[in-house]
Amino acid sequence: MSVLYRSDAPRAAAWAAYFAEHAPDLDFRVWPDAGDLSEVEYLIAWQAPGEFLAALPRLKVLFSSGAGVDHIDFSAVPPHVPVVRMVEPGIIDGMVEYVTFAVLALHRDAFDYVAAQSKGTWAQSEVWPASTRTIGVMGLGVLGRAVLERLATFGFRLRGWNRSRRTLPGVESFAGAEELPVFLRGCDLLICLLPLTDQTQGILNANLFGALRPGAAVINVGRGGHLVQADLLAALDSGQLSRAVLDVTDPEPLPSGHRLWTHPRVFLTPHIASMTQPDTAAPVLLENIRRSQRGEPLSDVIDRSQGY
Ligand code: OXD
Repeated sequence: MSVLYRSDAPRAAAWAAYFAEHAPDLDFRVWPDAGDLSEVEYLIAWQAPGEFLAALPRLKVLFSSGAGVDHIDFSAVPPHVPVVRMVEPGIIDGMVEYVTFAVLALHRDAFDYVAAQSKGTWAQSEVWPASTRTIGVMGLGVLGRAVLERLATFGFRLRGWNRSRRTLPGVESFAGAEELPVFLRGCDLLICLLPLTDQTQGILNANLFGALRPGAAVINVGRGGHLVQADLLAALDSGQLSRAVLDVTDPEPLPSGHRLWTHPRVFLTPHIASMTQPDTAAPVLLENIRRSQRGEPLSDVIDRSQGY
């Protein structure tokens, strides 16, 4: 039984060490030291180009090494091979931390105070209780739900929007395109945690920004493709939006000289909100391999027709 890891090189050794200790029966290989590709049955990958997949005739499962699967060309994956997304405690905790950091920084005007400090300005802004802020989360998958659960502990007013209805305690729930405008109306802070699909591409656009409360802020931890950059810049310049926190851009990295690098009301990070952590991810993935070996249903298989 061969497992091939073809993803982030710095973390490969930790994956290999886990499998060596906990699954010595599995022949764990790390790309590019892949041996005979025709023996590979389980592939852990970020990019899986078609010509590479075509060289794996015995492939049983394709595991995405990240939470998203939008980088995978489903048409190149044989129909009988399930694609599994990464759902593991480390990736969830990382996202909860990053979003909580961004929400609290926006809520407590931290970015304004950093700018004020650099000018030597001592100027107090009103301190608003969390209960006066309405936060909307777009995408109520495992990450969106974990984020809402943590934000609830601060007392924010919470709402969530999803393609299909999801009911969560303490969260006002909205579903589908028809409820999107009502969801947006009154949001002070919007968090995008949607998967990137044909339906969600460019969803963070002028119409959406215009529906938020004037002066609202946006956090994008989904994908760069969710955002229409020109619309964001226009909304920031007009004051419709007060700030944006972006962990993802299109393209990545953002070209030098791009306005988002230097916009005074954009806080940019290089796609680090959350990362798969081998220590917590490897046990989850191994359990899925064991299920496959036992002929049991796998967890976190994506629905190719939905794209996530
Ligand atoms: C992921 C990511 O999908 O890092 O895990 O964006």
